[in-house]
Amino acid sequence: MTRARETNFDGLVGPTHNYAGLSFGNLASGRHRGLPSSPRAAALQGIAKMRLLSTLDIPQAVLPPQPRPYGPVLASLGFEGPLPDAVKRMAADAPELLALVYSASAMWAANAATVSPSADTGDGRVHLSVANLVSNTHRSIEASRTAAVLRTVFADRRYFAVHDPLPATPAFGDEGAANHMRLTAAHGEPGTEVFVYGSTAGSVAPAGFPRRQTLLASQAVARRHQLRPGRVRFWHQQGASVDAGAFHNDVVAVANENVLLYHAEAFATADLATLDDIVAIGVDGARVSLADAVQSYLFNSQLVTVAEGSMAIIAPVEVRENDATRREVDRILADRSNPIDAVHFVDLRQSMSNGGGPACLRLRVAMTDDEMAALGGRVVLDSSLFDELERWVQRHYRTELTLEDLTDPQLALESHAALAELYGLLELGEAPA
Ligand code: SUG
Repeated sequence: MTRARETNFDGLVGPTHNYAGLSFGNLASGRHRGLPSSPRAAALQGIAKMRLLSTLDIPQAVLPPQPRPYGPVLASLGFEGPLPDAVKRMAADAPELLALVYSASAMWAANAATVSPSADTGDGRVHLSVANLVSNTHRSIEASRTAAVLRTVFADRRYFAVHDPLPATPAFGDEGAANHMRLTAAHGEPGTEVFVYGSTAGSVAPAGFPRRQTLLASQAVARRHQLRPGRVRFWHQQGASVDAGAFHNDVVAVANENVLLYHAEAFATADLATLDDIVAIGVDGARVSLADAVQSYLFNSQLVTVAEGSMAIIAPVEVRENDATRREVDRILADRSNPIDAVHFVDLRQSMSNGGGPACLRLRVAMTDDEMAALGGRVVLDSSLFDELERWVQRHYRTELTLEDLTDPQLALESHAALAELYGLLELGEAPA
């Protein structure tokens, strides 16, 4: 049996984290539009979650925030020249574009890429497909920088293949690992990869919320990753769950090794019976309504293996505050027919207010020791890097940010100065302008 461990690569929250209500169909994003954010608290909450995983002896790594505001996008929209200047002109001529070029949305690393570990792929390498995120403009501009960072960290072609985003058209809308689950006996064993899509290309646009992931995109990713036929499933996400606010599958389902925890109304088609040896924990709508699932983000918990045959749920504190989901967690823990026997609650309120829970913030990569050793940069966390990151946040981040502040050219300079220093800390080379 090949031994592999799963590393969580978390997106570090950037210094321009704000609430602009940009994501239609993401209820939390809409509800918090215009409220002040705290970039500093957001980043520290994310780091605290990473520390918790580390103390559970689960390998933890970090991905840097992206340069924001992003000069190349400003320039392509007609605001060329040095950043503070370009920002000033944008604030005067097209203030509605500021939130797009300042968005810190790359923090939700589950949307960075889809990952297939080497045990599943035809050429025995780890494959990563960068997501195009075409459903939202502020997210689509992440793709090129995501590709660059992943190509720095997963640079060794003997072990890793990083694929460009799919064609950036609605027909190939791809949101990465948020719509992908892997079921396997153990991280190092071959698994079955489940791709969950919201629409088949060519279908008539629904009246409800956007279906961000298409079947065509999921099929293309599976092909590129050279997954074995018979070891791939494509499940249709129930439209009603998208319309209830589950804009990604990871708002209604989560898998880890042989366990699948899902809301009974998550899937329109799911051939669960064809998956051998899995522990499927379906949560009935009578116990937890879709509304409670979306409000609490129960299914956006991380499900992690802490020891052989023992798993823990890393849940947002909102799950504890909601009677239905708290009871459901107690029920799951008490049920000895599944390996989940612990829960840890984490305060990620800053990210949650934009619709991003524990699982949104991380990209999972199962790797063998040799693959781990081949990683580029200094992105795997140890206690020293944790301390350095916290100090870096304290030095550079504002405690409060409003949409009005995005017009302040000083913020652009601060944000880029912070990134330049971070690239040094993480040994990622020169920071992008
Ligand atoms: O794409 N929110 C993100 C949240 C992503 C959550 N990820 C997963 N479920 N995996 C989104 O909707 C809000 C930004 C704003 O409104 O300012 C935002 O982009």
